[in-house]
Amino acid sequence: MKGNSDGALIVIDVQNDFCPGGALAVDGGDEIVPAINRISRDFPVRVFTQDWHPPGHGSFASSHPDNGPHDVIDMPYGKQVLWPDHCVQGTDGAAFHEDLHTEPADMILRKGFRPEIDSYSAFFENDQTTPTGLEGYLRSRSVTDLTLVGLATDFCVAWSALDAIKLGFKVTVLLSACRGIDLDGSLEEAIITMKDAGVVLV
Ligand code: VGL
Ligand code: ZN
Repeated sequence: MKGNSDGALIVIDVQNDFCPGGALAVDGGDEIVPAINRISRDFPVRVFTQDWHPPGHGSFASSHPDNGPHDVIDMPYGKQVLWPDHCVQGTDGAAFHEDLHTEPADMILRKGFRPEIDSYSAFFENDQTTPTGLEGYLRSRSVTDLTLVGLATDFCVAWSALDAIKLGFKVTVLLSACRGIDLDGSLEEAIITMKDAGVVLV
């Protein structure tokens, strides 16, 4: 059968650790679940991502004895914000929110699994060059347009949206189905950067 698709929904990191009660809780992170459930089947292609770190991951403040959460350090690939331990592979915190309907997912993409490098974006790790494979998957399914939802607006959603624009996709971010971390104004900055890059924000 010819996969005659063009639009994909990309659901970013709707995992317990990013929801209230989680290790890196985003305010209202769980509030977006019903909206995502309502729209997911409207898209011909649906990809869900999971932040998926090994214990002792390089983005964890606990891996850097001289630093604390939210410190910014220099890694070989550039600046890196340090986070509390979160989304450790196989833990309950790394699981999808229990009310999120994951049956519609065509593909579940895990990212951030290399110990020494973080991956906010669903397309490239934080060195901005190591691919996750998502671009190839979407192209092989004839996808040209992406709608992004999920957590967090100012990190994984924004980095994914900006990479998608660079790769030539048409990108919409559905802000009502996203929530942000907002570290030192990072939410407003991300929104301006996405808008300037040509992301459609609705
Ligand atoms: C994320 C910080 C660290 C996200 C993931 O999903 O936005 N943020 N890891
Ligand atoms: Zn992470």
